[in-house]
Order: sequence, then structure tokens, then C-alpha cells
Amino acid sequence: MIKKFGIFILTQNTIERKIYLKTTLYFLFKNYNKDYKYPIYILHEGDYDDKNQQEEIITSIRGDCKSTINFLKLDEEDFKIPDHIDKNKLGLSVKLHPTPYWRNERYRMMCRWWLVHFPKYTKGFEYVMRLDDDAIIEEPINQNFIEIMDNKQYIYLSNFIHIDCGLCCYKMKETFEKLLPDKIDKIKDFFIEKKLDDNNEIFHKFKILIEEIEGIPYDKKYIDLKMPLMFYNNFFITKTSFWDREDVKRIINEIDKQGNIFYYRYGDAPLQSLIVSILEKEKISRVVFKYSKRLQRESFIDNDGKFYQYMPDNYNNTSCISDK
Ligand SMILES: Nc1nc2c(ncn2[C@@H]2O[C@H](COP(=O)(O)OP(=O)(O)OP(=O)(O)O)[C@@H](O)[C@H]2O)c(=O)[nH]1
Ligand SMILES: [Mg+2]
Repeated sequence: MIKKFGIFILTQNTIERKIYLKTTLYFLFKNYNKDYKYPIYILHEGDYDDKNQQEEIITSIRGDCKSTINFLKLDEEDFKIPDHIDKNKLGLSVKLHPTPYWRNERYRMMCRWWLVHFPKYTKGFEYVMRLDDDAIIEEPINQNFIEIMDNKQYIYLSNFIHIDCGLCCYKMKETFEKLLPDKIDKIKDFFIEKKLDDNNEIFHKFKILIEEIEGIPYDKKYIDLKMPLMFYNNFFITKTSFWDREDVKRIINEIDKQGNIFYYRYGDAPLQSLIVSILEKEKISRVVFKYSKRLQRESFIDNDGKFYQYMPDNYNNTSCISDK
């Protein structure tokens, strides 16, 4: 029997993440799932195999909501750097870190996981929700997501819109143009263009990176940045059959083979947003309720221990650009 809906949370059993997970679950039930009791799948790499560790999470949930919690161990291969990735280029990319939020190998594996591996775990469900272990639902949700999806035949529901970093999405526009040449006109609607010139110190770091990744000299005095519009996808709902379409699987496979998830740190959020927006713009929608991801609540600490703020500058706004 096909299950209509499941909520999926990918996590790691570390002290920090465990506290996030419990808090996220608390607000997920308080503001939404206490009314529906949809099954929740906590996906892990084997570090929640221990029944005692599972108990710690389950006993933090109230009453009969406890029975909604399931733990699911991922395949061993999911969190490995694939063989086709050039380890030297990857190592250099991580070392150069042209921006503070350039992150590490694991972060890239996580981004790849959501695109390449997540659909394996959603077979048998009609719709699934992703909620990250650090995404807090801040107010009661009075919308029935399944009804919305069913009534309008949507394939994707999200909340915040954001403009992603042009460096982390270097050549993403060209990638989509090459993969979908008959959609070039549509693709341009989802990117905002800006030039990074050689007065900017990031230019020089990024030029080295481009030369290493592409294997040819870079002689322009500027870098064309094409920043995609994207949905924050630490919360989203999707119809699983969309991700099983041959054209969608081909796009994901080609992007994966190209390797830029690892070299330029392409995020799963812009990639996923572009795929649904370019292919099925009319079948995506937004459900607006207050929720926050970690970096809207906390500062970001880079590898050198330096603090950065990537949050709205007051407590009324929930996103850096717009919640409309
Ligand atoms: N199992 C596993 N889960 C991970 C790993 N990295 C991230 N995750 C989970 O994937 C989700 C997204 O990861 P985050 O690190 O929050 O990524 P992000 O939201 O882009 O980054 P922040 O803005 O720093 O929160 C969270 O639920 C994490 O717990 C990993 O290496 N292994
Ligand atoms: Mg996060």
C-alpha cells in the first residue's frame, strides 16, 4: 500500500545535533504534527542504531505521538565521496575557501545525498516532507499540506525564497542551459547577474580555483556571477513521482557526474529549486508560516573561529530578502 505522507529528518548523533533534533521535534509536534501524527523518519548513518540512543529521542516526545518516530539507517555508500570525483581538486577547493561558508567535504556529501540518494528512501510514499534537524517551526501551522498538494496537483511546496551566492553556483546557469537547451528562455528568469571585479580580494582566490578546476588559464579581469533564486529547502514537501521521472533523473545524474557539487560546492537547495522551477513552474507553490533555520538564529563560525552573521537584521523579518 502506498503511504500518503512521511516526514524525513536527516541527522547525526553528535551532542550539538541531538539538542537541535529534540528541539526541532518539540516544535514540529507542538505546531503541526500533534494534530496529524504523520510518521517521522529519522535518517542516520548508523550512529542511532543503539536502542538507548533512540530511546533518548523517543522519550522526549509526548503521549501517543511517540509511535510516529522511526529510525532508518542509511546505506553505507551514501556518505562516501564518489569515485568520479577528483580528490585533488576537491581538496584544493575546500582549502581555498573563497567564502566563509564554503564548508567541507561532508557538507558536499550531504548536499549530494539530498539530490542523489534521498529518493531511494521515499519509495512507497506519495508525498514527503523534509525538515532539517535545525529547522524550527515557530508558529502553529493551520494549513493542510496534503490537501493543498492534492487539490492543486502540486509537485513542490516550500516557504522562504532566497538569492543564493554566485560563487557557490559558479557556472550553474551554463550547466542547466547545456542540459536543457530548449528551456534557455526560462532558465534566465531564475538568475540575477553581477560582476565580481579584480578589486575584490575574493576575485584572486576564486580565479585560482577556476583555473584549477577547469584546467585552463583565466584571463578575464572579472568573474560573471549568476545568482539563482532558490527556496530554502530545509523545509519542503514534494510529490515523489516527480523525482522518478526519467528527465529529472537524467538531469540529476548529469549534474552529479559533472562534480561541481564538490568542486564549487553547488548546494542541493539551488539545484532542487531550479529543477522544479524550470520543469514545472506552474506546479510549485509556497506555504508561508514562521520557521527558522540555524543561521537565522545563530552566528556562523568559520574554520578559524571567526563569527559571521547571515540573518535578517531585526526580529520582525524571517528572511534576508522577502517573505512575500
Ligand atoms: N547523517 C548526516 N547528516 C548530515 C550531515 N551533514 C548535515 N547533515 C544533516 O543535513 C541537514 C542539513 O545540514 P546543515 O548542516 O544544517 O546544512 P545547512 O542548513 O545548509 O547549514 P547551516 O546553515 O549551517 O545550518 C541537517 O538535518 C543535518 O543534520 C552528515 O554529514 N551526515
Ligand atoms: Mg541547517
